[in-house]
Amino acid sequence: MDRMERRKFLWGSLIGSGALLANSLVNQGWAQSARKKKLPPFLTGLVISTWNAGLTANEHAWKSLLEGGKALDMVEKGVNAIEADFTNRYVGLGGLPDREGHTTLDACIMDSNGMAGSVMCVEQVKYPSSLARLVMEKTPHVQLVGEGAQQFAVEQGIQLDNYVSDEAQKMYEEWLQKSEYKPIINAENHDTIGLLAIDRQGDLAGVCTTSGMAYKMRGRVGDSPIIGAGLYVDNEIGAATATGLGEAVVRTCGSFLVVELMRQGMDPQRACESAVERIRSKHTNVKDFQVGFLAVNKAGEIGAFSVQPGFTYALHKNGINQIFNAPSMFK
Ligand code: SD4
Repeated sequence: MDRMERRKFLWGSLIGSGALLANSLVNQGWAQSARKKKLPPFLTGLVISTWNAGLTANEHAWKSLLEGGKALDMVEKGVNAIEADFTNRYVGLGGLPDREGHTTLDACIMDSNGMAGSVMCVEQVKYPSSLARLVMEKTPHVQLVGEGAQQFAVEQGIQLDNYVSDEAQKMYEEWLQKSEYKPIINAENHDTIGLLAIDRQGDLAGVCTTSGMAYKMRGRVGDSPIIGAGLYVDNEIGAATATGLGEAVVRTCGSFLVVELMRQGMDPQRACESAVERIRSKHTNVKDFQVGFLAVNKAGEIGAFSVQPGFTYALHKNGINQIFNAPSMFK
């Protein structure tokens, strides 16, 4: 062996034994008890989020990690970038309004200590996910709704923003002509952001933020701000988030179900598939709506599955941020 070959051989063995070590650490359940330890150097954080806008959200989450952010900072900064994008019709103040013309926002957040915060049906708040974090950190409660949530925002020094999107308004006026109330979510074209992150310490956090179903009834709240439905995080096990027809996710406690299935030993992919199967078994109209789940476990394995084809997600792993198509129950 000349010097070059010996070098290659040494690197090859190092990488090989690194992979073996990674496997055995995971198999020994090392990852499950990694809460207080540093991750091995080959697991340097991970971000996964729903739909194509997730690509941008992941970048911002990653930037936060590089700046020393913890998982909670990563998820908040990640989705803030989408909430601030007023061209998005499904997240933030640019979102489509309810059937009476009000844009109402839902968001929730969970940290690695099992703490949670949520705001529902809140108006004129640019960053509902940050408000959810404030509910978690500054109040003894988990959920604030409507006017109370808005009042709390003002008390926290948040300036209300009465931005109205001309385009969303136009779409609403077109909808008003027929005012057909069909709470069926199209299989594509969503942007509700559910984002899950693992930081450099191996800790997990998650967030979910949306303007909810377009032209919903006034006061309607979907799954996105409901802990256990649109989002669930258990730092010992993993995290999950959901998108699509919120009613179907709430009825089945979708994200909690995914995490509990992982607790029972399923890998994240199987857990997402099983949660979709549960939704199928509980709904006779499953052909008419979309639900998608994302999950990640403590070892950084991911899962994605949806009812209908067309559910995309963004994964930032090993330094690469990419969009993927999730497999689905209907082909
Ligand atoms: C809701 N789950 O309000 C949300 C909508 C959604 O992509 O996810 N759209 O029911």
